[in-house]
Amino acid sequence: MTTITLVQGDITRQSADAIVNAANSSLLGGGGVDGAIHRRGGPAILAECRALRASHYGKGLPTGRAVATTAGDLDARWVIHTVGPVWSATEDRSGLLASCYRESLRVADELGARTVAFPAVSTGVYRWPMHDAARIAVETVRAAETGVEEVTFVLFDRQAYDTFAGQLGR
Ligand code: AR6
Repeated sequence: MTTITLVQGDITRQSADAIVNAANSSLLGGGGVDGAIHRRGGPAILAECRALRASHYGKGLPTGRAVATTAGDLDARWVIHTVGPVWSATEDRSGLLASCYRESLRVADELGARTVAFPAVSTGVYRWPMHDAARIAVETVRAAETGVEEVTFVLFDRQAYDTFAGQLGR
């Protein structure tokens, strides 16, 4: 069983074996969580992202996939970069959002990570409604077959925290 913990705050201040980044397929950084992780984690993360681009992901990391790098100066061993789907009102992309959580946990298992911190993937720049994103995140982590012992959702603001808490019945 994986324990699910909620924290309100900045994911770059979290300590965990692996911190998940809400990246984009370029793997070359951006705003939101991605910008914060690269700023606080330092240049070693970007250097590994560039190398991954060159070696494996010339066309970019596909949506719903995940890949790990060093965590640089963060209080973690790895950053797991995943690419969330952009919200669409006309197309159901929830399978891709679920895939972000499943693939991140699969990568965490490969690494031997026991504790993993997730942001609310796709709920910022990618505009996914928080309530629906929280449902998908919680359902997918609960259903995952993983050796990860603790998943912490790190929610930036009170409203996001309360939405996740509601999903967990807390
Ligand atoms: N710690 C925890 N949560 C945060 C932090 C933080 N430091 N900063 C923002 N959030 P977003 P996306 C919340 O936009 O929607 C980037 O440019 C934020 O309030 O970071 O998946 C990438 O490069 C929101 O609830 O990720 C991509 O181009 C959630 O984290 C694109 O944004 C996710 O917001 C990805 O968009």
